[in-house]
Amino acid sequence: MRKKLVIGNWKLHGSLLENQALLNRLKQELHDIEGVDAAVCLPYVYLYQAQAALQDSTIAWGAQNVSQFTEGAYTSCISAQMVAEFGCTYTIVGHSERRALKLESNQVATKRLLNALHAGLTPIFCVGETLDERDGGMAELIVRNQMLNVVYGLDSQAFALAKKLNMVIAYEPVWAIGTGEHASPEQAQRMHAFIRMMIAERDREFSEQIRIVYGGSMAPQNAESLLSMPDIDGGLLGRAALVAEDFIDTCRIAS
Ligand code: 3PY
Repeated sequence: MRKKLVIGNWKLHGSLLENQALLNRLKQELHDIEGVDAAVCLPYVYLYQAQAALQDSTIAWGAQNVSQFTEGAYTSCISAQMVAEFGCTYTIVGHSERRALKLESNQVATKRLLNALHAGLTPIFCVGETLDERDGGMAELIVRNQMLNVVYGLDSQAFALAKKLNMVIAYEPVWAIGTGEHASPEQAQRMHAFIRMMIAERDREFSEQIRIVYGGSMAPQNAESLLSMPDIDGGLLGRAALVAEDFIDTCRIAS
């Protein structure tokens, strides 16, 4: 039985003042909700604040990305090792907003994934197709290509780390991100089952353990039907993560 996981992706939002109020509220309201793991992924500059606010709470925190480099003359990059120093459990990798800006090919995303694993972070590896790709009947092919490096490209040491750290996959159809539209529970379930089947091609045991969460306009209004699907193990929330009630209600539904 996989425990559900609800992660907030704050994206480019927040201020010291607003964050403090939101984090305090989440901490207060989520401490007695059992049966779900909750986490927030904030902008780098607020990781210190998250660590101070959440270290004695049931909520984990993480970054929204890590560099493909580990050290060197790479102005503005932040390494996985640096992020880990702030007590992060998670980091998102390969979010479609990064892929869309052409900053993240499958190869670069894989390097970031490897750096996260070697720094002891649990990667939340994002995959998903655009509307054109779905309409063209290519959704599974695109997701398969995004997953190939994860399933076959990791050497046995990295794959063992992915298992140990319980790597997470987030299926986020690009057409459902920040649009208010969401995949139907059946559409999402089909893709989640497909992703799990791919992982089983390499390791059946891990395919049963790995959490595959859904992202793309998940909110309390649609969480129940999405989370009732057998292969949907939680959510990666965008807009709903910034509203305390919505994030808390989604965690309640997931628990
Ligand atoms: C969204 O739901 O908007 C997301 O992109 C979550 O990562």
